[in-house]
Amino acid sequence: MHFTTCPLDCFDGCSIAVSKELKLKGNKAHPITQGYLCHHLNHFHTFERIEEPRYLGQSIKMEEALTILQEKLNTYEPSRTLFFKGSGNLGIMQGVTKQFFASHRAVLASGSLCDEAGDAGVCEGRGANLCLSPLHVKDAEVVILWGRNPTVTNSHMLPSLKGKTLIVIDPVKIDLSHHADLHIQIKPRGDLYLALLLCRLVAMEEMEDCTFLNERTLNYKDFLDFISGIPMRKLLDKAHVNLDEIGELLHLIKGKKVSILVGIGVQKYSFGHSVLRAIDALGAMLGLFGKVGCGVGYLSNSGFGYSLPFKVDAKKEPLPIANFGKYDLVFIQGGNPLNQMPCTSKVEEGLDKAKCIVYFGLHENETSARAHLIIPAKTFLAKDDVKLSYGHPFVGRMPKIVESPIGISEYALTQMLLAAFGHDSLESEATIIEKVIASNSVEKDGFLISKTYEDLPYEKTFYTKSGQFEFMDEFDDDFEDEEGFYLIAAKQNKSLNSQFVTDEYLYVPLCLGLEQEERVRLTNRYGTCEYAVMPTAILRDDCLLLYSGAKNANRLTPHAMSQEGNCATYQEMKVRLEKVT
Ligand SMILES: Nc1nc2c(c(=O)[nH]1)N[C@H]1C(S)=C(S)[C@@H](COP(=O)(O)OP(=O)(O)OC[C@H]3O[C@@H](n4cnc5c(=O)[nH]c(N)nc54)[C@H](O)[C@@H]3O)O[C@H]1N2
Ligand SMILES: Nc1nc2c(c(=O)[nH]1)N[C@H]1C(S)=C(S)[C@@H](COP(=O)(O)OP(=O)(O)OC[C@H]3O[C@@H](n4cnc5c(=O)[nH]c(N)nc54)[C@H](O)[C@@H]3O)O[C@H]1N2
Ligand code: SF4
Ligand SMILES: [Mo]
Repeated sequence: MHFTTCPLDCFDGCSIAVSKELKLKGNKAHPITQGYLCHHLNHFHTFERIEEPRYLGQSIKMEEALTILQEKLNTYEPSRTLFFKGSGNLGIMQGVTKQFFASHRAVLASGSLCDEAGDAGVCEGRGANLCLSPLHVKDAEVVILWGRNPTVTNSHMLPSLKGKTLIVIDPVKIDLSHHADLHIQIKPRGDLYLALLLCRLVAMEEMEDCTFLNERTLNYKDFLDFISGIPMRKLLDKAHVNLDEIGELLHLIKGKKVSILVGIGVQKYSFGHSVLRAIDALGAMLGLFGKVGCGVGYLSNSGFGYSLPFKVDAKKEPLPIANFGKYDLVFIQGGNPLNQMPCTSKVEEGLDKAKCIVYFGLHENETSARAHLIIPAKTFLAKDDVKLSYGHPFVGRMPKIVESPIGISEYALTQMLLAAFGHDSLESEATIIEKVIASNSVEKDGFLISKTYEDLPYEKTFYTKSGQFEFMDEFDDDFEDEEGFYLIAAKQNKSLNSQFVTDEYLYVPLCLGLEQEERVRLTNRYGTCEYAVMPTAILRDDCLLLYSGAKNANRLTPHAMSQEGNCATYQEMKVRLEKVT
């Protein structure tokens, strides 16, 4: 039996026991994994992989593919070469390729399709973004799921929710809303207003933690002045909530140990950073930071405290709005921009202009279909790596478990390119990995964890310059509301974004009176597209939903970035719907 760690973009960073026959099982001894894996890893070997490199549609040998790659890198100006990395595998060694492209003076796509708007807000207030792991949440009395859907995205959190008072704040009736003590079916984009409304009422009800506010925070008085200036009616309307629901929420949390688990749902907007800051402000008023079972947890900075390799200096292209058309050579690793980036028409337009697209990945997808050169990667079982998780403090070793003739590792590809272009070679993989681990890990009960979590998160300090929690004093909501439906982007069980088994339906509320499979057309200023519908009772009357990975999930999403964090803003728009007759 060998042990490794799931490489996928997921809170849980599962520890995996691998048998001689390469059967994958959840590690029973691991405190988070507790012996089970999800659909993706349980069926890992059944998903078809790309086995052979291809050039212009023809299968070729790996040596030929690497020769063609070198020729292309020689042909095109480095300043017209773009390196783009997705999040198909979150191992540390995935970043190694950047080292070559930076030495080559190519341009690196930089920014996020995911959580960075929220992360920017967390960092403004707390200085660093630490996680609330399932082991921490276990000690809570009340858990608030705020735009986060653990049944689908964070299933190893579920045991920690058992027996707790549960509050769900989500425009969708997610599975856990049926077991919740309170579900606030908030209007999309309403979370900042709801959080500030709650702050107002916490002050009015004198529920705030004065000791914490005095000793550990900055700008509280200014914050109170700032929120007092916003009309109560506006706060209620923007969140589309009523005072009874809010009263119930305050009643449920009063004097309790509260863990607030926030997901990316709340921050898929241009002011996403301010949403997290407002939720954090509520957490600070209640004095939740640094205490057992309490806190506000988001997708954390997994590398915090570690000395990470591959920090490079290079020219950058903003990732969520990357203009591929500016480049001759586009190298895409571990991502599927033609499906996952916002505003598909812009991505297509750009990639159509690029002279050579290289796709370096595991599976066929929209991007591999459009690529000129395809280089298969090795799976996580056939290369060395280490994973730090954004949902818990455990360090996951990922040793190579099997030799495979298929594909090439990111490290091997990088070493080959560095040598071919006369750059210094890298340290050995083992050295790089061990240095990362040694930089901030300790062993506890037989497992490696991040030293940062030897104390409770923020127990001793915040990581701002002042060492205090810093309240917000402004926000800028620049969204111009318009007629139409909100279009929610969410994750589903059987896919990991566009990998594995995707769901193509447009989910619509029952009030529209549509039948399953009926076709509708959605339109907004970013595009127009037809979908087959699936009516559902889980949606508000003003919402539609497309799951991540659906074929045309990004036809209507904005070609835009958040105010902070260089992040995509998938839900900063509305759509009009008409029946296709
Ligand atoms: N099975 C599976 N697991 C995954 C993934 C996957 O694709 N499949 N993806 C992984 C990745 S990349 C990430 S980033 C994480 C994300 O993990 P989560 O944040 O849990 O995922 P989402 O489904 O994007 O969003 C969570 C919830 O936000 C809600 N929401 C949407 N808009 C709003 C809003 O305006 N306000 C509020 N309050 N809620 C809103 C949605 O209805 C949804 O229920 O999951 C990871 N885990
Ligand atoms: N409409 C809509 N769009 C979204 C989202 C949404 O909810 N709705 N979610 C957004 C979010 S949160 C995220 S994180 C992004 C994700 O967007 P992407 O990063 O594009 O994610 P995937 O679709 O999972 O594509 C991952 C790719 O990595 C490849 N891969 C897997 N393992 C390896 C490996 O070891 N090496 C290499 N070289 N390749 C590998 C796989 O073949 C796959 O093609 O999408 C964003 N886009
Ligand atoms: S739950 Fe997440 S970490 Fe665990 S096996 Fe599934 S994708 Fe991997
Ligand atoms: Mo993500």
